Amino acid sequence: MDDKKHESVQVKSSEITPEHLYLSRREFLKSIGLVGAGALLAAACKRHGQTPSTTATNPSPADVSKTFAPSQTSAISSTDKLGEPITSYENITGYTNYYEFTVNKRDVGEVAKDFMTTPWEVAVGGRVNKPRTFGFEDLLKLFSQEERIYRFRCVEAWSMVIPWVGFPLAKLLKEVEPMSDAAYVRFETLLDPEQMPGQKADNFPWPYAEGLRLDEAMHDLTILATGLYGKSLLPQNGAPIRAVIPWKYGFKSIKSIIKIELITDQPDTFWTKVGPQEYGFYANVNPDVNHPRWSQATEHRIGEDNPRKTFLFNGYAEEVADLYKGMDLTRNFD
Ligand SMILES: Nc1nc2c(c(=O)[nH]1)N[C@H]1C(S)=C(S)[C@@H](COP(=O)(O)O)O[C@H]1N2
Ligand SMILES: [Mo]
Repeated sequence: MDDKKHESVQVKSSEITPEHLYLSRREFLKSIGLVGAGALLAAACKRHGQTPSTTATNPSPADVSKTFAPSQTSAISSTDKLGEPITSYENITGYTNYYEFTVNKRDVGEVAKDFMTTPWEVAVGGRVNKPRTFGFEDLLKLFSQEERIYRFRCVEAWSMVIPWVGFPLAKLLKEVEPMSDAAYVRFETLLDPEQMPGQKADNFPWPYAEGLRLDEAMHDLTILATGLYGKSLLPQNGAPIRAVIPWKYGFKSIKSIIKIELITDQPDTFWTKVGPQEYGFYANVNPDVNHPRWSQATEHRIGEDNPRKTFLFNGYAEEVADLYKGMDLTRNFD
């Protein structure tokens, strides 16, 4: 799809697959005789000349496709809400940022391929009434897995459209009952230099940590992702569980989470420690606020030749602009 056509489409809300594209998986399977979310997506991809990889071999603690809620399986969608094609599985898994493994985006998959994600636990605590450590399998059982097709915009000005599998973070937070003085959520990635060679160097403030204001964390667009393209996440994309906040720059979407803490004050994060002048706590996508070293007005959609325009809140203004009423949006680096 060329940029002109893209610009003529009114930018609206999220790329959550439109209701009418959700089919009962059972009905759909009966009608075409296919056998699973992965196959359905594979079929959708084929129509668009893409081939989802079938070479994933990393042991995963639980196959998300087994718990993928049938009624929420997007059986036929192969584009986002704007008609923008979903990025190929090869590009989503082959071009990633995961500094714990390597800073070379195309090498992360190879360096991370033996990363052990089983067993895996996520400790949720801090200012909550019911602190609890969840095994990864518990999370799959407790919360039905949905597909969410979201645009994803890295602060480095590249982007993708990704069909995530996951569940709203709000569901998990409600389970532990935040106390009334909880105002922020802090997330932490696993610290394990034996498995993550990048952590052997002390040039970065390990472990990777991120944070959200509680209302941002409770927003329905904010998910914990456990898969993509109907399959469990591969290590390079943050297996077994990572956050996705689609209206913020990609670095907010922290990978391989082991700890979630509800706290009273705005936390430091990995990137606010690395470069406070360049990376802010809010980090909302904003084409009018340039990075000190480059423009944020356009983005390179991986797999495409022509640049696309970047949208305020990555195109999700309708859903999230209210969260920032009264805030100066040009001060993105607070
Ligand atoms: N723990 C951890 N999480 C991370 C990163 C990282 O280096 N370590 N990189 C971030 C950045 S900069 C981006 S753009 C996204 C990339 O996600 P993707 O590989 O799934 O596209 O992950 C984010 N989460
Ligand atoms: Mo990024």
